[in-house]
Amino acid sequence: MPFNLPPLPYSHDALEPLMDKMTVEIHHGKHHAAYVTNLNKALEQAPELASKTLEELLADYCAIVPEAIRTTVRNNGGGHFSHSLYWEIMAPNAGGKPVGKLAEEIQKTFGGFGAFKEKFSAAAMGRFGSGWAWLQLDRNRKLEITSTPLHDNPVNECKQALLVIDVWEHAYYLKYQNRRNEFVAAWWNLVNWKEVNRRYDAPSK
Ligand code: MN3
Repeated sequence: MPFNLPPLPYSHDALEPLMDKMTVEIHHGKHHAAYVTNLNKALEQAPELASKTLEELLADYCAIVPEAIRTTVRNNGGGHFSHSLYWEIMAPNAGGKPVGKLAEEIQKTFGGFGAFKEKFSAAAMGRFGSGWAWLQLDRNRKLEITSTPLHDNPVNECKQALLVIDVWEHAYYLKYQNRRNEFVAAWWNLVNWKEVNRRYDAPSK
């Protein structure tokens, strides 16, 4: 089994009341776990890929992943990647704002933190059906906001993911039902800017 479900960096109820314990338990322990299991199962059919990292599989899936398992790897590998980041960029008692170079770059690119939040929230709200909204770095380290369907992600385009929100209904339905806007508004208070800052300042691969 090449890939493992990463342990949650906090307890299941740590994000209460904004994100409820049962949502986190099912989301991490069932949904995310299933992506890891299904990814590993698909890769059993392609032992030549055993040494590849998740990022390598996702960035290059058209070229290196056999057609018979390509969609499965794209969906489940993407699910594993995106959820792993999602858990890391949230924390209890978080929220606030980015600092340092990332804060400066957000100011320069989007015209301020408020404008950035508005644009990112609009991307999250505008994603029809299941998907994600992202803050990412392009290949010239320029900040971009985007959204993707299903489990597609910036790595598919060789870009670096910094911040992500899951807007699949399983991410919020138990607590917020159809009110994605309330979930997105609450989620800003869970963003672990320390970790997002760390990712921005880390040397690009
Ligand atoms: Mn999810």
